[in-house]
Amino acid sequence: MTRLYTFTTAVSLATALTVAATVTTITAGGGQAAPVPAVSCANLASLTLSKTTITSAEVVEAGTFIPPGASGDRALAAAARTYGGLPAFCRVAATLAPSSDSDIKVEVWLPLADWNGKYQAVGNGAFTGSIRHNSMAAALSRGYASSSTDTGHEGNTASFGLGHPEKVIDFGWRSVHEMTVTAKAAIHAYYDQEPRYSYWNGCSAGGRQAMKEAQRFPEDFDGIIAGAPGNDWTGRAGASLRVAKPLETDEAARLLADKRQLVHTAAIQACDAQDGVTDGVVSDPEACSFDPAVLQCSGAETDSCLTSVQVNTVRMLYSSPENPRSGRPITGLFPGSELGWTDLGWTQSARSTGLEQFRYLTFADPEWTVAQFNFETDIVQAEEVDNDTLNALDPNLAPFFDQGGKLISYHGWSDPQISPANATQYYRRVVETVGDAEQVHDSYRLFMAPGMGHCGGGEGPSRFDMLTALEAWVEEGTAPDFIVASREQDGVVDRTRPLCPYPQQAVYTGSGSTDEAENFVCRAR
Ligand SMILES: [Ca+2]
Repeated sequence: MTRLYTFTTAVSLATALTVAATVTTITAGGGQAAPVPAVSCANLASLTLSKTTITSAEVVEAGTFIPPGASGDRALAAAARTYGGLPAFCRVAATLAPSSDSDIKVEVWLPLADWNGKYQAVGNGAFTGSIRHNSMAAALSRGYASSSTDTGHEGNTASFGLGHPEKVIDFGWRSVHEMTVTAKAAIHAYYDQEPRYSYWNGCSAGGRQAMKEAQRFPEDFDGIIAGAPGNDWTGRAGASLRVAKPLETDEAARLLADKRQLVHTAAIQACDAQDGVTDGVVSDPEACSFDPAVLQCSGAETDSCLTSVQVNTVRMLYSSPENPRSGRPITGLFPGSELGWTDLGWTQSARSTGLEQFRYLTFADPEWTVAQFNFETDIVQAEEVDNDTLNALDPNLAPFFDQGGKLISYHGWSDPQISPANATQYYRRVVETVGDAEQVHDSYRLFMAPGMGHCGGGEGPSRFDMLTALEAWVEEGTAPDFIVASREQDGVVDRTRPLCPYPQQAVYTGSGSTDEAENFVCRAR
């Protein structure tokens, strides 16, 4: 098994990487024989659980899974690529109704053979009401029993919440918890044993769900991966609309693609070298004091300058105004994220989920438009109406830490969809609340990825394996002192770099290639 994460000092990084390259990973069941099913898959159809209806339980033979609705040559070819390599599994479908208005769809996938003895729940995205079969497939292919839920509604809009407060609760946190209870029961019924370890793995909305679980149900999971957590759900909604509102009416204030590239180039130029390595990536954007005013036109507007209203748009995108009631900053985007912006500011998804949040959930007014948005009052109302249902802002993770839970979070510094400063803000709030930075570090590590976009992509290294790191932490007590990220161009890895636990950063040792992780150490700034 891997020993990549057993090193406690940064100077051991080079050794660790060398060792990691020469060993093989993954031993199912800790070297013991894999547990085998105790009953037939079809038997699970008669499983009796409170407020739960098992709708089907059937074996899916190896490589034959086709997701519901996939038809036509192209879709079937895509399904074959995603699911063709899967082993045989028992597919259990259930409908959960913890309230009279609930209609939560869940699937649990249980490997017929070579089960690794563990459970991995996978998260959703945006307002998505659909089961994430592709994420379940990734878990299954690593030997896990897995589960996913449609979060209690169908479709990627918040209209489900209009007049349905119980469905809002289901989406906010209940569906995920109830799914976990059901999945563990199905695992127990099938193999006649509990999962040895239970994990959560999600990004974006799935990161929000991750935080909700850690905060609200600290005993559900031994280890949690929270990627780009949208845990300030209402704050993000407000931040995107604050920028979109003036841009919807004032075309002259918009930054079209060429101007976004112009700002991006200037921002990188201003701050790239500050981190010690001129590599086209800003590693510490919080320390980047790039002022877009340097691009302001001295005369008539041209392709290579910004008008004063465009400068103001850039400033709005970079800014983090406070919620006037709580004083907590509603965080913005960073220099480096510009290529992910749109004509109306934040990403299309950030803007549409923001609009839907206020329209259907805050104001319950399907006619509500962005033009009506007032940041000062509406950001407060959104948070109060939500009342900690979708928002996952509770900084008290002590109960999760106390029962031994481990939390790995990650976020791209160039994320244009969910503010990366929200991840660092939450981390600092947890440290303040728990009151002991070392204790938090022993249970919760946040890995900020320079140049990475939303849940991946971007100009910096953005491919990594958080699950292996979390397994080592939970199962062997080996905390991740760094996680190696790589970047691929045209199918070839052209750069590796350690991601460091915040507030540490990867610092170049001064010798060797800056495209190789072994020439960096993690160090507090
Ligand atoms: Ca740099």
